[in-house]
Amino acid sequence: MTAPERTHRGRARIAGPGEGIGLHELALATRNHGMPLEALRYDVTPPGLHYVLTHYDIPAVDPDNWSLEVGGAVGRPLRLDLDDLRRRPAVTARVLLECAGNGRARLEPRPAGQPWLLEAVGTAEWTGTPLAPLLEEAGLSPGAVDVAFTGADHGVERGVEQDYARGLPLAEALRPDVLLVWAMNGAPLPPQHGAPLRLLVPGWYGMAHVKWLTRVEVLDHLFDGFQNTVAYRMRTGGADDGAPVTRIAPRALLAPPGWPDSMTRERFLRPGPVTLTGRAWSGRAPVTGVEVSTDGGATWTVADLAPTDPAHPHAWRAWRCTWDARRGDHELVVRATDAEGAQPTEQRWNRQGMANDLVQRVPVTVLG
Ligand SMILES: Nc1nc2c(c(=O)[nH]1)N[C@H]1C(S)=C(S)[C@@H](COP(=O)(O)O)O[C@H]1N2
Ligand SMILES: [Mo]
Repeated sequence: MTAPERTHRGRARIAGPGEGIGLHELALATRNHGMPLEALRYDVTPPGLHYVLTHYDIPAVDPDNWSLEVGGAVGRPLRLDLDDLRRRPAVTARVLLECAGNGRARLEPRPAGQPWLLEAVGTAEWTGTPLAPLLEEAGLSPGAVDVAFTGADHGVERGVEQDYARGLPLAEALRPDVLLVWAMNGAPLPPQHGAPLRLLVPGWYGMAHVKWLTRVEVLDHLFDGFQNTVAYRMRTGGADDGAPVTRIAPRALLAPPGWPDSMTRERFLRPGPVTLTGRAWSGRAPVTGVEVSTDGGATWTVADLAPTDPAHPHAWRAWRCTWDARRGDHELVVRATDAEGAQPTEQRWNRQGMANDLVQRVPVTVLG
């Protein structure tokens, strides 16, 4: 690490004025790939197109020698291998995942880190078994408040050596739709998505869905690990603790229309009626509407939004609207609204670049 990239515990580095993406961020961007936005066309993101984010390395886990420990503040600690888990009731859920850092690279000033634009998202069909009955079988102590989930991956982050671990409030961990999953889109979990087993917490940003899970520990105190107390906080000043990052804020994305310039990714279209399509989601409450602007946000049109599918309450929803594209340069903007509000048209900055829900803007040129 070069000296300017060194940070104190708890302080993310902010890029200087005019500072471009450096080699460290490029290295992160090539490891952690996004979902190309044209893949918004699929209800279920095809294998390989789902985004990937891994703080450290993809760990070597031998599924035959792997087991899951359930312990801590419980009466009967458990140890289960994959066959034990697969013998339990299995469910398949279509669930959207989005990284809390999605949109980070668009913040000004830019918090250094995985430089996502808007592509850290995907929707998969995850198969596994509900966590709550396992916790009940282990016998929760009356004082239990949090559950800590630890992965097999290990690294150092801002000077702190650690296994990747996240705490989740017990009430969330007991939700019936929180799963321990071993399959993605009908196939065993791929290594990069957490094989052999990961946690799935529908509605929460990606960091909660711990991959390469090895240990579930019930706690009679609040989890105080790095990923909850230092990372994944909405800090604005230098010293404030910031609110924890939890559920996914509403977002609508546009599948970029027309065709791109291969280098700049600028979009081109022919004049005439164009169907604009995309997806919208929120982990807080159902999306109530999607609006589209073709004039940079001066005027808005309500898009047709597919109803919530009761079978897939945590999947993204398709929207569409038609636009009579006239020759010239235009800026397309989309925004989603849920019961708690709409996406902002001005950024809401925080120093770790978390949950940037700023609207997407897509400049397009309609050719004559
Ligand atoms: N063990 C472990 N689990 C993890 C992570 C990690 O680095 N280690 N990254 C988290 C983050 S920040 C995200 S956004 C999601 C990404 O899941 P995906 O790679 O399957 O899309 O995994 C989460 N689970
Ligand atoms: Mo993430």
